[in-house]
Amino acid sequence: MNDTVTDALRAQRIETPSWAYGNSGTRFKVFTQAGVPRDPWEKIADAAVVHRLTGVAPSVALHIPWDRVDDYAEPAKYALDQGITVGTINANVFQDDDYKLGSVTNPDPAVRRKATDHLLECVDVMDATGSRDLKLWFSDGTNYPGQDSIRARQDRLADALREVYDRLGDDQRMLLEYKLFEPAFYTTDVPDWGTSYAHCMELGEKATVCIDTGHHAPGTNIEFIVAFLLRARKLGAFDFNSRFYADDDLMAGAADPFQLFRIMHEIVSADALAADAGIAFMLDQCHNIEAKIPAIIRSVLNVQEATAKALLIDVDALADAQRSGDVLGANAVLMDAFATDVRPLLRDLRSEQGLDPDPVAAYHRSGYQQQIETGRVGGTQAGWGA
Ligand code: PSV
Ligand code: MN
Repeated sequence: MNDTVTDALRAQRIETPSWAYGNSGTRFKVFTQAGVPRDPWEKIADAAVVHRLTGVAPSVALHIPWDRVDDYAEPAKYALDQGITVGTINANVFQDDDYKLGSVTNPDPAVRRKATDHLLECVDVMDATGSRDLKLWFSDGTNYPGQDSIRARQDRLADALREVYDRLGDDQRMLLEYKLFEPAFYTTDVPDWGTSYAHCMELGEKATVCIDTGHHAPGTNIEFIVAFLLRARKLGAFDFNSRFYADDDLMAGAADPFQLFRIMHEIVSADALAADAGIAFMLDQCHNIEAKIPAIIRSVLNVQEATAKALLIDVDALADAQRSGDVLGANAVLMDAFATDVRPLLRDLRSEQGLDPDPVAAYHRSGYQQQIETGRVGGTQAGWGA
């Protein structure tokens, strides 16, 4: 096997989200599961298990206040003891009653102040954990035409982003995530990549766009967005998950592995896979009915498989076909790579690294699930929204 391919796969990094280890559901029902973490420490412990088994998930994203603790140096240290690090800090300005009409775009200056203060607090958390990235997603928007001034809300957003941006340290970054709709249904203040891009351009080089793959209208060509932002040096991160209908938050690569391959092809062809390219590859998903840890492992493997296929594309043959206008030939080069079964290659790679070739099976054999189911009794389980 080509060393460039295996080296790239060995160096790949995928961050898992602390909230994916907690209970989650829809607005109809949250189904609880035995063994689910009750605090940030137990979430970090689970994330460390995913890394130990896959070898490519060495960091866990935190969500504040879901992962609130008194001293954030402690989870950072605990993560290191477990063999991982604390990654991106996600701000949460979408769950207080005050935010009914928006957070940083709220017509009430006192609510805007509260929301911006929370974002600044998240930068303090980053200082304590050593995190590089602050990920911002705003549920802000309106439900009815005329409810508020669309333009004024953009001004308020820009003001808050500027204040937080100016508070960032030299090595810290802001990731601005967009989402088409929900919970606001008429206008969303950061609905698409263009809006995020425009704000990031205005802010400066430490602000970049986060693409959550579940946040687009059906049929959106996400790889085009990836290519555009890469060229503009404004792609900072992914929140991977998959969707059939809206923001379903299903396992990355489950609904449309071909889309994930096409995205990873843009990444690989722009030489943006390695950590020093500055793109954070994160999962942002919920496991409502399936067991959480094996689902997260499965998702990591799905991203790895899509990446391996993208790395196997015969770039010379592709360039030749593109140059000579061989439409079918070029497409065939991509399809050949996509059709390749990369699982044996990844199994070998894991064995070489001293890992079990089948991380899901290794998890089931490890006894960890039984251990958390019997050990984590009492207390309140962590859940989406708490
Ligand atoms: C919003 O739908 C989102 O994708 C943001 O990233 C939030 O932080 C996350 O989901 C919460 O699960
Ligand atoms: Mn997201």
